[in-house]
Amino acid sequence: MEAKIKDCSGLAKTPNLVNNEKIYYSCLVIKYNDMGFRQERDLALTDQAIYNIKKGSVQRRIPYEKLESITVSKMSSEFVLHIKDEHDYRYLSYDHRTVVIEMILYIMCKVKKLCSVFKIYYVDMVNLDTVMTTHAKYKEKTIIRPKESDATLVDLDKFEEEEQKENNRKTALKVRTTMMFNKNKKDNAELSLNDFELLKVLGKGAFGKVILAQKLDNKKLYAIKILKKKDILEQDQLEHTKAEKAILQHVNHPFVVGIEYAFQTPEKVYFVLEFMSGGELFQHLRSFKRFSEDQARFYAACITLGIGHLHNKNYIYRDLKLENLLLDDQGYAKLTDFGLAKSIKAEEKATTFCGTPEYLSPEVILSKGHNRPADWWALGILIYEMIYGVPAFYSSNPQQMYKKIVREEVVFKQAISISPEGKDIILQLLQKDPAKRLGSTNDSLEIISHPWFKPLDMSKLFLRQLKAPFIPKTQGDDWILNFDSEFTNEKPRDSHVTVTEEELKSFADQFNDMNYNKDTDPDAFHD
Ligand code: ISQ
Repeated sequence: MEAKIKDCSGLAKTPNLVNNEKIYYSCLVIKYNDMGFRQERDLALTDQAIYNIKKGSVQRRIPYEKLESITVSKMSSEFVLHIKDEHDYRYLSYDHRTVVIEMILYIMCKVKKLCSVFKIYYVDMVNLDTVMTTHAKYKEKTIIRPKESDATLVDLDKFEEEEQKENNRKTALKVRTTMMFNKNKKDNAELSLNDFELLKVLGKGAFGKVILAQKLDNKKLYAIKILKKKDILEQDQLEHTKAEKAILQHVNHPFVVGIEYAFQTPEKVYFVLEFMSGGELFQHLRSFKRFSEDQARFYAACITLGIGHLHNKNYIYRDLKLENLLLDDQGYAKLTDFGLAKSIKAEEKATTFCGTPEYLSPEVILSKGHNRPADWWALGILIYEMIYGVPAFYSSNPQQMYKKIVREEVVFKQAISISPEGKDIILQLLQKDPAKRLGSTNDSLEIISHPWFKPLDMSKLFLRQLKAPFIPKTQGDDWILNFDSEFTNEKPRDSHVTVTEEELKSFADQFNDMNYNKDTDPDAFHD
């Protein structure tokens, strides 16, 4: 292994090192403190010791004799330096981790001849705080190391081999990825999953999952929806997936979850979406049990404006339900999941029976042909559910539920108070005849003009100048509580799919028209 001596120019300020030690490598890294907060620090590797440097001042010097082992995460860019009888150092570095570890190994083995007593643990963990000894823990004299049964021990040559394998895998992934969409047309970036660090699983559906990921260059967080082509085709969702991508890229609205990038590999489709750290409105309603009318009004207004925008663009949404409404860090609600949306003119009628049973309108159930008013029916069900905590028509048997939706009048339980305007907007949205339903003549304008919305300034809402009725906890790692732990406890992986050559060819035939084509894009940036 060749170790190139780098000069000190990477350091913010020249620190005072002991005895003119020779600096082999220095770089800026993120260090976690005892509380788990991230701090920018310089890390310098000399021929004698590892230095942690804060703004030019040496915070700690660790002679190599004290370095016992390193734990390396296979799933994130974290690594921990384990120090004999002292507290450990937990670092994060996307750009420098490999070089730092290679350089430490080089010095330990070739310079200091300490290789025989040194270990590297490779672990399947994103977050390494559970395998380290911190200051606080050290006071209790518990030295924590990964259990050897949970870790892969790697020697010097194997480390190089592992890194090489990882680099080959990344190169292969990049070559096999093609861009489908980039919101920033001026930046012709060719992205792949390599450009993101996968952090947590946010949710899972029938043919894919949504993973929280951080873009390595700008550190922005995104929710990446990963769909397997095999599952899309097996479940006859090809046209829906194409429609979803088309809608996402044509729609830009404060109350619709936006898309930044889309790309595909021969096996999968990736949508890089805005991250909504407030989580599903569904989860919040479950913990509140019911929303006040003010709170329900705020979310209903966001949704009405979002759906109105889709309708103006000639799309119907067809899957309005609590689970598809997400909150951002300021407590505003946005629509997501356009898998059932359809491009349709106002005078046409759609006939596919689709949606979620509790939210289906009478005309969808009776297959009479449906259009924009079916979304407004679902809005009526949603407002009722937010105020009463249960859907307006319910039975555990879907056939019974459909009967109620088509025949019965909505019941307002006496025990829960509601304003006359609240009752009226629900009754007008839950009008069985779509031609008489609120919104059937003038779409969203008719709905936002209803007296129930009077207390809200819609222009201010649109400009996001109102304080939301509830601000979800999203600081630090608190956002995680807004998502189902069934998913967030899972390891975030871009799983391997086994497909035959024949299948790959058929995927290419069916998915290649989703790729970005500069020649046919009227908005393309030509240099
Ligand atoms: C954005 N943020 C959080 C969760 C999500 C789930 C699905 C789609 C987009 C998302």
